Amino acid sequence: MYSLKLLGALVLLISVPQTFAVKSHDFKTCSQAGFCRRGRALASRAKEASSWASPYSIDLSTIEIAHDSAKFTAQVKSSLYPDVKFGLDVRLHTDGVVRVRMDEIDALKKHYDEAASWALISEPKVSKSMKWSVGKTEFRAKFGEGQEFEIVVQFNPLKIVLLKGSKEQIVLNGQGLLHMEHFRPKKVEAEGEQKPEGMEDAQTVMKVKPNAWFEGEDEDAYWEETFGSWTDSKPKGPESLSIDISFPNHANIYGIPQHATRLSLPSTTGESPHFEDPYRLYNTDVFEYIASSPMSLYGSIPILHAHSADSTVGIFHAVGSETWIDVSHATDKSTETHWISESGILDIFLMPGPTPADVFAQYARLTGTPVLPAHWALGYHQCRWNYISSDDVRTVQKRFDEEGMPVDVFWLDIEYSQDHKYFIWEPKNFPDPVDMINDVAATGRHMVVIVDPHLKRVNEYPVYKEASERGVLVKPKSGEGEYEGWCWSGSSSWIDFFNPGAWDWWKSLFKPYQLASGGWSWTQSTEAVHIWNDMNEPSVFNGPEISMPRDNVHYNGWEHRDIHNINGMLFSNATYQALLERSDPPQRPFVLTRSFFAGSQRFGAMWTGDNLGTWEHMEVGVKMVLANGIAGMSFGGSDVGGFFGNPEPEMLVRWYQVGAMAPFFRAHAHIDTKRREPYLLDQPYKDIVRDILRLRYTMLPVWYTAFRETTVTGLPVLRPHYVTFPEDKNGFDLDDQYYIGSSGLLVKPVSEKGATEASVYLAEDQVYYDYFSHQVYRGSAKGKNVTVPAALHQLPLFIRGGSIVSTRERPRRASTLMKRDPFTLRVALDKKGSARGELYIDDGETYSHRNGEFIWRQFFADKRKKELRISSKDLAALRPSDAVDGVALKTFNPANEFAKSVSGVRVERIVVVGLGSKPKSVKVEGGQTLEWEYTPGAASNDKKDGAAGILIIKDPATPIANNWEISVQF
Ligand code: MIG
Repeated sequence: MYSLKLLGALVLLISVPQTFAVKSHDFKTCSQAGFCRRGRALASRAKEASSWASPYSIDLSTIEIAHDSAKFTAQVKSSLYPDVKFGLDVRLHTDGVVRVRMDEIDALKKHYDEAASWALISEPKVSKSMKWSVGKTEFRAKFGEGQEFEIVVQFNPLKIVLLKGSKEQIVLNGQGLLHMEHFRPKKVEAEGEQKPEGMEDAQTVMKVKPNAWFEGEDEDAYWEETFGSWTDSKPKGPESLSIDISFPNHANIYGIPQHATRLSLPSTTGESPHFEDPYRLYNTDVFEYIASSPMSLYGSIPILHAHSADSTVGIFHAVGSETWIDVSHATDKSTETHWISESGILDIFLMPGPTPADVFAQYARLTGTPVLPAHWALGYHQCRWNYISSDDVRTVQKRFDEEGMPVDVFWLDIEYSQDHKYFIWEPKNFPDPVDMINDVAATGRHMVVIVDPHLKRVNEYPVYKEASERGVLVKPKSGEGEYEGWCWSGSSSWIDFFNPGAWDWWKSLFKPYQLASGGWSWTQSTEAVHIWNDMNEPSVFNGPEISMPRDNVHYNGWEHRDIHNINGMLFSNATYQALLERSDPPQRPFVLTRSFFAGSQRFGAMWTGDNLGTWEHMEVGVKMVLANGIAGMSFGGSDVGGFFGNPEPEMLVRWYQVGAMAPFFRAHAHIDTKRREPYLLDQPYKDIVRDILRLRYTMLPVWYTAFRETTVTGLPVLRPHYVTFPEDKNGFDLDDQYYIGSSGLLVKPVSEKGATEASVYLAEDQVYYDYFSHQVYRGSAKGKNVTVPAALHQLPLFIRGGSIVSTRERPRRASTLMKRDPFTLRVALDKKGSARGELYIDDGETYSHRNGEFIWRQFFADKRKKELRISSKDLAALRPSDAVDGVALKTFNPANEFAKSVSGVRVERIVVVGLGSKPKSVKVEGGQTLEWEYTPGAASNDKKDGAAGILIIKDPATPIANNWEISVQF
């Protein structure tokens, strides 16, 4: 099916070696990247020096304060280069975020300054209420509702501090590592020029190179550098950026994905053990990546949270070039970081918190909240490299149906395409693509088809031809013609999405009908097809670090180095817009991207790339999904089963459990692996996996409600412990268990071979119930580990007392067939006997929810001595100022069309968990008496463990869209 030619050239890249091993030598270490070497050397000189002061200071004569707003600008000079000037701009946004920007003034060339324009949703509003007070040595200004925050800009040396009360939260340049390399002409070295005699003597060095104490003795890799067989011509010379950012009162930091490591980031310098290299942000296609490493991966989001029991703060640096971040937990109270970027300007957002939820909201106001996905996208996705023909797809679909295994989406990887000309169906194996898609869509399912960014350079490929004619391809370093590299499609070129001319054209390609313009469009597709964007780092097989040369030229003359980390986001953004515009009225697109940047959450989902079928990778995948959520990218998951290798059945089962409890749930496998669709498993594995798939489908209301919440608040779908319990120090390092949204569901995925039990940490003095057995586990105010059963068929999943969880317990072939199905409510009483929960539903596929077409319910339960009342209220009416997808609910009408369309949908069962005594009667307010069944057991406020007392209210038939109340009498 894939041609010999391809196999010949690329067999090394796709075959699985005996043992898994990253090809580390394909990727740079810090010491192999000139600017990182320079940045680290600067830091070590600073550390060794007995006294060290940043050469950067504010030129007092240049300070300007906008009289009506909380913004000031000043020139910054460096004592090293009296003629070079920088413009500093410090401003307060209306929500308390402080933005610090610095760029070179009247520079010989321009530093790339557009990263923020791609990451931010709009230009943030500057506060008008803050007043700067000018002192002799510094500027200060208080802000915040209770004036609890303060920003201080010290003049000489330049230092910027954010305080809360008297406590330092964030310090910029406190260690004097700020350095913005200015543009300079390349010195033409006189022939035979040599190091002056005796240059090893420090005093001589200082005479000849007075700035060497700061910049180092040599012009290390200023003008050219090589890596392997590649030479980077660096036409602009040195332009890197270094800055230290410290958190004197925060011991834990989280974020700066994507790395395969702990959620609470380990050190990269100083105390041991630590990683040798800084965390690297440089989007790369790392083959067989290591499960514990600061190496960069496919996506980069330069945001982190610094956390303590007192407060949480955040940093977002809008920089799109390669960035390395050293982390030192110098004391057990503080954290120091050092950011080294190859190019760009300083553009740092200080997010003052003070709670994790505040930081999420602050970051969401900058870069946007995740988009509300189509409901079906939360179902199960079946992928493999490759389903080899349209009949193969049909057979796989049939097998799922025969086995009663729900699935929503069938995927096609690159081999559907003819010679890897994406969009173009390989005619022998896919002779009838539209029929195939329709066959899948007939059961309410969807397809996702891969479209990669490399275009085969042949004129009979209309996509390449049109891109070439429009001149929208990335250019080589000469700035002329088309950059040519090697990828799946052989000799290829890449679309430059920084070129506005590429966008409308790209959007037109996805129209499933003939264009009036006569241009090419994907007539051989339908609206049931959604898109997978892979290889958008971009991955280039014969390029440096499997990517593009940094001196390639993009629109407006920017070099690839300037925009490298943003590149992948533009591709998935353009694809998202294309799908949005393909139908009228628009349907919610699903776009999966491998590469991402700050803001990518607005366009769809990501996955953690080519993981290995090992237990370590299963485990670290959970942490990676959590870390991506910290950076706004909630809709994520890792390949179920592991991309490489043939997982043993036990591993595959555990991986299904991990996947079913992740926001994005997709099984995928490498082309060399054996088929491993879940119906191929032997017993008992097959039954276990079927149950897991069905569990996912019953829980879709939970997932969808959690997604709605993140579209409003930016709070991640998967919540690590420090987010849920910010004051509980025991939880700050915890990253192997988490909550699903605000549902109160606590998950502890098992990723250990042979496990029969697991240890779960309960952070509070509250009762927790096993989701399946209703076994009671009581936490403690000091935090407590409990041991729970975790045999292969057992997924440790708990309901926190005080939660009401809505499910639909009739899993069908696809989620779209469940729209009219009734609900079950699990009322998990807390130790005081009350509980609450939310449910959000809408049509799941259009944008009518933005016009108020949805229902959003709050369930409430409260037990008094003689009565337990369970009610449903209209939460949208209660919280009209809230919003969905960023759109306020002013127009909300409880009797909207969607609500009417589900008026027949009822609650079919209410399970009250933690009820210690048998009721006398159960009835609906103003209505009939209901049937029920009681199983005696522990009450929510008992001191003892054991099985919880359970009341099952049978078929209350209360409409899901209406207000109602049920009274349980004792
Ligand atoms: O160079 O499209 O991460 O999911 O199956 C490998 C083939 C290219 C990498 C993706 C993987 C996908 C594969 N792709």
